[in-house]
Amino acid sequence: MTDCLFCKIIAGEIPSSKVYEDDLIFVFKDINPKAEIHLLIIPKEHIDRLDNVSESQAPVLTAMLQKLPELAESQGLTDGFRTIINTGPAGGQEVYHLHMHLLGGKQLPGFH
Ligand code: DGP
Repeated sequence: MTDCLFCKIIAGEIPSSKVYEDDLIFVFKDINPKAEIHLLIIPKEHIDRLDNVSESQAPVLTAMLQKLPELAESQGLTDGFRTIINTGPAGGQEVYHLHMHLLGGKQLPGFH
């Protein structure tokens, strides 16, 4: 998708602080961190939102989740972390390329 901010980040057309990439996913630091550590984990394939992931695209969700422990450890998050996927306008999604927030560092406030 040519007009997608995160596709441009993956392509290196817009600079980012990359933390990790493989065939399926790309991980970089959020430009506006909401916690001491705030990473974004995104599929390399353009998928606009969580509720539009097709069955054939579903393996990338597993790849995103499976990488979390290693990413958390690499960031020094030894005592847990928070993951968030905002979906659609009512869910507060601002960038329409599926992304998982990985947040941690200092104790996060409760989310109940
Ligand atoms: P969401 O509200 O879930 O769609 O979160 C979008 C996130 O993307 C938000 O936390 C800020 C981040 N973001 C937006 N533009 C850029 C950018 O150009 N670079 C980086 N690294 N992050 C961005």
